[in-house]
Amino acid sequence: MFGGEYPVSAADRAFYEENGYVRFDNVLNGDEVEALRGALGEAKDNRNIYARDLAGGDGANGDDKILQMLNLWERFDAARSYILSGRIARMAKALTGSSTIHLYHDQALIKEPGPSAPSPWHQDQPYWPSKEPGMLSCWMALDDVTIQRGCMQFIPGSHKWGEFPPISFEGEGRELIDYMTPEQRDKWEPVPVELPAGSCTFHHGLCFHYTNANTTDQVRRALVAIFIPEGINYAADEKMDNPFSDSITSSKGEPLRGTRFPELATGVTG
Ligand SMILES: O=C(O)CCC(=O)C(=O)O
Repeated sequence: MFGGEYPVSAADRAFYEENGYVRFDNVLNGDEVEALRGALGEAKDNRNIYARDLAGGDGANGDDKILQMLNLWERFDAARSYILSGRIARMAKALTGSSTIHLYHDQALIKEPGPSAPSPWHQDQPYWPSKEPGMLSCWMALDDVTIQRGCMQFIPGSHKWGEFPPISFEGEGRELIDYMTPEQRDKWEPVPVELPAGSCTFHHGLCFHYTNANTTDQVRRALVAIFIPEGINYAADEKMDNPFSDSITSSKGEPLRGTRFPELATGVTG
């Protein structure tokens, strides 16, 4: 399970460079999707310190609006096998042209039917401990996702607009659009990417993205993996609000490395 290669073409790479995101279909087969759903289910049953409601609830009654659970790969066999097999890391390597890819962390993002919140328009880079852009995420659908069920939506080309302030997932404070120039607002044309389970998108850490609240009567499960290509240095005194600060072994200005950030893909990009 999870072995083998998924081909990334020159056209895929060009699309990613131009738009800041790209889609890939049928990256996982049905058994692999089922195994990962099992890992998310087990993780949910063992809600621990790396679990929280991104929308600000306490999840006390299992009523998280956006349940985030980090680093399933450290605790669940299927997630470990998925991440360490390197299949999606090699896709990240092909997209970026980097000679190495390290894992930053994985995260399950679950929107149950019932009370649910949108994931507001945001960039990821402002939440990461580095100033250099280039880190990227693989958002793997573990359910068939539509707009109403919370598929990813992107603003093509927004990864070329620089870094904006972080946006609150709790619905407080300013929205991303408040910081945009009139020229950028003219280019506000969100592209929803509806996906079948086992298909995914990759997105650049500066690309604007959003998902709807889940308004369907079925759960929306995604497993995200965040990757560090070469050229990403640790910005020690910046953005330290993440649970992996203690695992970072780099000094300020050195490549972002840590005991929990394994190297997953190396060698010449083919
Ligand atoms: O799945 C979601 O609701 C948001 C995903 C997201 O923001 C991300 O993967 O960076």
